[in-house]
Amino acid sequence: MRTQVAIVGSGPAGLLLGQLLHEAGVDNVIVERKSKEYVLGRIRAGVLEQGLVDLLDEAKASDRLHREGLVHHGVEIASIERRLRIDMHALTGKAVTVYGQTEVTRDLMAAREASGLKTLYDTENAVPHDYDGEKPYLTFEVDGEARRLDCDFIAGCDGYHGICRQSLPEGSSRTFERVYPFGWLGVLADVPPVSHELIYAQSPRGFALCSMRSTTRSRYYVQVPADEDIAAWSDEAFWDELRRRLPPDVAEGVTTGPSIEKSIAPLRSFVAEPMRFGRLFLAGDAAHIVPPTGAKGLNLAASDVNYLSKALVEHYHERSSSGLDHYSDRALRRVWKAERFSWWMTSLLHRFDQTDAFGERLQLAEMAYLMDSEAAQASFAENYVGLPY
Ligand code: RFL
Ligand code: PHB
Repeated sequence: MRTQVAIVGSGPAGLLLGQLLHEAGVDNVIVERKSKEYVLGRIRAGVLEQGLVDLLDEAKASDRLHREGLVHHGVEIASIERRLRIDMHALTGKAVTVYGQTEVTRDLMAAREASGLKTLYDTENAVPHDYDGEKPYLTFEVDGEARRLDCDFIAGCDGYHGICRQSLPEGSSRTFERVYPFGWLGVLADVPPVSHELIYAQSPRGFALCSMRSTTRSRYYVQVPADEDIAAWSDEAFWDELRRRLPPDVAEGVTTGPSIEKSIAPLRSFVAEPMRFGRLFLAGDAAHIVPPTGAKGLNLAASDVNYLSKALVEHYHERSSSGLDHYSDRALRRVWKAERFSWWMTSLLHRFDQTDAFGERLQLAEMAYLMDSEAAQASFAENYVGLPY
């Protein structure tokens, strides 16, 4: 089998890259480890920057998003005593769209199927080969049968646990990491959201977030210890803890109901540099992870794909390698800014048990500064809606 670009992974990064390349006439094949149903069963991010919405328009996969997505002009930051609405639209002229990553994935898969592009699900033991030369290829197995996919380029869109980054020769990559001593326990429930906008809440008991997927489906999170056992959390225990962490007037308005999904996500900051090795390019979680606090994971995958798709198209249409040569530097510049914002927002809002009294006061001062300063709110808004590509 042969294609121009072999894409490893059918998460949002791989699927978006595949559609953008297809729209520009570049052939591609996706090789995915899991089944289609498994990929569509993952509940993850929910906030899309305008940049990602624009890319989905370009990929011709945005009709349902424009019908069903909720455009948010503001976001709330709360402590137990105070609530602050940050008017992102007034401060930046931009908004974000609330639409689940699962739905983005579903729409991209449908567009891919309509385009007749090949996706191989349920593959095993994918390995990228010879990407330091002119003729890279991918080997993998389907139903125990060995397959080979020859290509011009390999895109490693295979997430944090993927094979592409792991296959790099020792010493060719430098990694930067911070692991937080807590995770997020998330619940999805078919109840109306407590507010029409997201509420990020800091409290002495830890962080909580009120988010949503639609006007009838809510997504809530509470900070829990990193080694927490999910079996310890009944629905009732979750709703009780959530309400304790919200300002009383918000807590009163929370509608509870049975959870339809409950999971714990660990929090981590991680960057691997560079993002290019010869004819192998990493994009999305394969190259970097942010804690979900800034809602940047999915959006960073999209900005990588923006640079990478344009660079590949430039290679095929104009015979220029300039975009490919600059890909890693360009992507990493934006990645590090999102790493900074995600780390900062995580530090602002979570409870850190190891922090000394000085650290606690600094955290309170940071919150007071945000609440009192329009300049601080403008900086927050600029980052939250997404820095320019
Ligand atoms: P994905 O979505 O992880 O997709 C990678 C795909 O590659 C496949 N794969 C392989 N395929 C073939 N061979 C192999 N050897 C392979 N190894 C892996 C995987 O099966 C998968 O289908 O990465 P991508 O496309 O870069 O997209 C990134 C986003 O998914 C991610 O940044 C965000 O979802 C992060 N994230 C969140 N971000 C937010 O902004 N808000 C959130 O609330 C939020 N919650 C989350 C999250 C990530 C989580 N992970 C990774 C465990 C919750 C969780 C649980
Ligand atoms: C979500 O709705 O899942 C969500 C929203 C905002 C975040 C993280 C997750 O910062």
